[in-house]
Amino acid sequence: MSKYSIFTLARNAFSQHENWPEAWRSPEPRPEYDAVIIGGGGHGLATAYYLAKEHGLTNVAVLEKGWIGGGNTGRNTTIVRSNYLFDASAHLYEHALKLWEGLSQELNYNVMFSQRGVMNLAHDQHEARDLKRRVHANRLNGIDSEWLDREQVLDFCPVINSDPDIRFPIVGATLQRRGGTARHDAVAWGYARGADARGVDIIQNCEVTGFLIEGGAVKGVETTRGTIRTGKVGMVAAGHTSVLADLAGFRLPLESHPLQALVSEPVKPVLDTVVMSNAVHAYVSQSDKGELVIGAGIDGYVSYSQRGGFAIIEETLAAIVEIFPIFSRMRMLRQWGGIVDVAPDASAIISRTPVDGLYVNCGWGTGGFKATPGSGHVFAHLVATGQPNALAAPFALDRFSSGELVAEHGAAAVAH
Ligand code: FAD
Ligand code: PYC
Repeated sequence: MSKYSIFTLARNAFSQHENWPEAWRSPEPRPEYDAVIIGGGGHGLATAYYLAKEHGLTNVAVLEKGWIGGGNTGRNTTIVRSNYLFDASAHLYEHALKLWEGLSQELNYNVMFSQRGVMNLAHDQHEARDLKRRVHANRLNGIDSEWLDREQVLDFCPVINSDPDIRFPIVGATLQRRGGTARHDAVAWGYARGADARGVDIIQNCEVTGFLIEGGAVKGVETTRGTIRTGKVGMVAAGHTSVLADLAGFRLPLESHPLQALVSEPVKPVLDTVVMSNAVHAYVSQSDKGELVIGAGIDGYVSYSQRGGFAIIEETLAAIVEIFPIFSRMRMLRQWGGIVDVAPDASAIISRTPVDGLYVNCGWGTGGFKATPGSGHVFAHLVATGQPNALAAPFALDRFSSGELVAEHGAAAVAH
């Protein structure tokens, strides 16, 4: 029987919740590990989980400067889909989507993956042509993807404005029925618990402040909790990756931008799918608590501020209210920002670096939550073996010198 049974619930309710077993340990850092992962977001924790589970590497530490899931993992709007344009991305995101479909069972932790469908709206013929091309490309890659005409969109999601004379009229939409949303914290917590159970040390409040590099190879990291020696380091720090690369003595083709989201007061169920509009860089879904979860495009300036500018969300809400007049009197409860790391081709970087033994997983920009299980899975392979697997190979750093970019600005769907 699970240690979290109904009896545990009752016992802890009567003891003022004092005796809950910890879901993962809080160990002191050891002086040496076989591998160190920098960043306790979903990607870093998933990497550690698969390192332990699939590669037998259990003497591993995840170093997190704040609390796990406190970065973009806990700040995103949780949209999961795999309808990317190019083969390399479609395969990587579809790998992730397949892992999402079994993740609650895999982790024995309910990540609340809800396949409620993701629609990408077209507001003019140009967008419609572009999105239909994506539907065809997806199908050639075996990914479920449909084109809905205007009537089908309004039938599928009746709360969308049917007026053809608005600023953003509905022309049609793509629909990926297997897409949806998941509970972001649960993803971090589920991977953390699973990694911890296999022996991984998850160390919070531990910032990496420098690297030990000898003869061009990594030998360890300096942290706010002391020096840790290791021959393998995976850098999975999202918006702060360029800061870490600087500490290691090289540059990455990344810009860090704020990306904002906000939630409304809770209301009864009214929206049972995810709606995205590439033209206005707005997206909305309804959480299980009833809140509307709304996101914007990136703030155009480079910044490490986890807030963002008011003008961006004002513009997003103006578009949302036009597309969904039914939401016009709802009050917004909370707004926040995350720092997203954007590569020139709007695709991830999963790669070796100029320093031997130091690997990087970054550049997920506005769209990495959906990749979390797949990203951790392929990055664990790279860290464990030193070689990218077939899914990760197209995302290496050398594409920026060879010119073999994976240009996903369109399918990224949110302003990059
Ligand atoms: P993070 O969760 O940010 O983890 C990185 C961790 O590294 C952080 O916890 C940070 O504290 C830690 N760190 C940094 N520097 C150091 C250091 N020196 N030492 C130790 N630790 C360090 N993606 C989607 O697919 N769908 C969406 O709907 C979506 N919506 C989004 C909405 C918003 C508002 C934002 C901000 C992002 C959104 N994204 C979305 C993108 C997605 O959130 C990210 O791509 C993804 O979560 C990145 O995960 P991660 O684990 O790499 O990063
Ligand atoms: O990549 O699907 C996405 C996304 C939605 C919101 C932010 N990013």
